[in-house]
Amino acid sequence: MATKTPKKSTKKSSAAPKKAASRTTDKDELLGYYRDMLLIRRFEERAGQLYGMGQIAGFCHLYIGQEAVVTGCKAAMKDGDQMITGYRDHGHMLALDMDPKGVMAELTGRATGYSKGKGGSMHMFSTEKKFYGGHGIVGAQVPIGAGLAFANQYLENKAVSLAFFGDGASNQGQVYEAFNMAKLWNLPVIFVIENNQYAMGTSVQRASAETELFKRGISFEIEGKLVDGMDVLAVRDAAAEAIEHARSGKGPMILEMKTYRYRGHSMSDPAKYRSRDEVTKARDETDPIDAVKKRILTEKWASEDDLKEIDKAIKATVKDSADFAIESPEPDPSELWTDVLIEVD
Ligand SMILES: Cc1ncc(C[n+]2csc(CCOP(=O)(O)OP(=O)(O)O)c2C)c(N)n1
Ligand SMILES: [Mg+2]
Repeated sequence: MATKTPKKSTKKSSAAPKKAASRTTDKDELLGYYRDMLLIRRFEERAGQLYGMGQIAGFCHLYIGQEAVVTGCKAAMKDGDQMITGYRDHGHMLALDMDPKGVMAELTGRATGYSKGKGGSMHMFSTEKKFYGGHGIVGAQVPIGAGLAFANQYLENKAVSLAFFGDGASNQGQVYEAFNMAKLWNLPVIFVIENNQYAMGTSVQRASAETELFKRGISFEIEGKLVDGMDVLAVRDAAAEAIEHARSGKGPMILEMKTYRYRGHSMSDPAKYRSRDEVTKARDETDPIDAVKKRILTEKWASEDDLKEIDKAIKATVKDSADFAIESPEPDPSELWTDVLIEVD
């Protein structure tokens, strides 16, 4: 029997991110992104403080440093499009306009939280806002994200699902099963790899045979792109293109967002696997919020004082959410017996 030469993929996988400093935007749009990213940053800082004060128990994974990824993706989404992610999920919820009070109340285990105080940081949902969790099992959200896309295709509703996962999750077997089915059926799903360069304490270089994660779809004929995940406009443009691709029936795409998390993996991570200098360098040279601030000031769309006012208003919103959470009651003990099974008639 003649051996078949494996067919080489003709699909492009672009390597170099485009120069982003000159991307098209305007005053309102950029000030909007500034606000959205700053809300996530201030919310997460406050969550970190509440954790330190013993107000948040269990797991708590902060998104600080990665704000441009979810903000840029949200900017490219249309009504009806959905998000699903792992446990580093507070930023996604805020980006989808879920109420900061309900998120903070859930983090602190209060009855007024999104899961009635019984889920915590990793387990919140809002079908109304098109947020499908919040998943603690690494990679589990990827096949579920493909499932959302399958439902959208079946219902012919033109919605696209965005499944976010990490560089570590990108080595998970179920991710590849989802890739295969997503392309086989040309499902309207975007696989957003948030490559923050570490999976707990393990760097991409130590864990991955192929470190260019946007190439991971080649065997499935899924086009992949590398994106500067610290640049909200670069993310917006790449996400818009990918979502349009999926919505028009051409199937999935992979976007590798190169980003960085400033804090530890979770609140209990002593972060001994990287140097302080490495973190300082990322924060000083690539911070997504600073980059937007710089452009706003250069274009003279706002003054330093205007931006300080925005920050003040955001800090007030976040303080309100923390006060609301702390003043809310804990769930009643009888809640132990609710939401365990759904009764079907
Ligand atoms: C199936 C499974 N294996 C291991 C873990 C433990 N674990 C939790 S987070 C994590 C690292 C994942 O890193 P990455 O996908 O890069 O996401 P990041 O935390 O950087 O956002 C691991 C191994 C888990 N929760 N689930
Ligand atoms: Mg990671």
